[in-house]
Amino acid sequence: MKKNQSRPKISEIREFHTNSNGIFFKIKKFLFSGKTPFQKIEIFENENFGRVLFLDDLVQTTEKDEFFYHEMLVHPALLSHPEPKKILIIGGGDGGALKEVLRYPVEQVWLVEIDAQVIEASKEFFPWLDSALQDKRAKLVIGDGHDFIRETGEKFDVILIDSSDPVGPSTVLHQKSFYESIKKCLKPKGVVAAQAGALLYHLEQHKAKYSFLKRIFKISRFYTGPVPTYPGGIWCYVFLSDEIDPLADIKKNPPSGLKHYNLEIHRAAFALPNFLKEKLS
Ligand code: AG3
Repeated sequence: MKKNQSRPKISEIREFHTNSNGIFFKIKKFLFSGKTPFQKIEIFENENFGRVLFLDDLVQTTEKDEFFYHEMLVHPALLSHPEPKKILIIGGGDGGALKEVLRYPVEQVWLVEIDAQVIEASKEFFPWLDSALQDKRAKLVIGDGHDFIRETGEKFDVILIDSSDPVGPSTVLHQKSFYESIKKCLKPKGVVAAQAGALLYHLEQHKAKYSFLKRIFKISRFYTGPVPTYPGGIWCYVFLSDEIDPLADIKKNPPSGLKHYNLEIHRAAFALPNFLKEKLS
């Protein structure tokens, strides 16, 4: 990768949510800019949000609000599963999901990330990643997530899909064939949680996705949570399992130290707004 070859002399950076609106960040300091075979990586410092990671012009994570997304991706699945021991994360090279999983007494967490440069850059600028990767339970695989699940003989209690949007290198992680292969990598009582996109902007994708997911998994539920810097501010996730219902009574307590997730939020997250319910029905 051509690293830092030109540290752009720009004062702000934008993500377009549609052709006519979006979000911008003023750049206090540009930290990293690189182009890999997979995508463009940019990391900079913003006065309010701290360090911010952009991939292909889309906000992935910020120091200030990453907890909303990573806690809602990880904890509903880890708390609903009776005894999660072996976990797989697809994507998530910034390590935010990994640090949340490591709060549990799990035995192994595999992180499969396609782009080694996302790992390298995040290690340097997001301090949680380096310490998470040093945990003996963490196992890093650089490779394509879809190939990994098609080829591995490993089976997991919980699989978390921390992909980007359904464009670019993540497209395949939103398709039917991917979820069919995922199912074969689940142990009995296995659970999948995946990010599913913006509540407001990806309604047609939610409809299409739900129509195949409900045929693959006996229990297939959308849930939502706030992410201030993501398009529309409210993000969607899916919870998938053949045996575990996330709305059954949870008898465990969440790990301590969480900033957003608790058991009331867990239950509320599965209550869907009418326009989404109608779309999915
Ligand atoms: N993965 C989901 C990012 C989606 C953001 N989309 C956007 N900004 N259009 C985040 C990876 C963080 N671990």
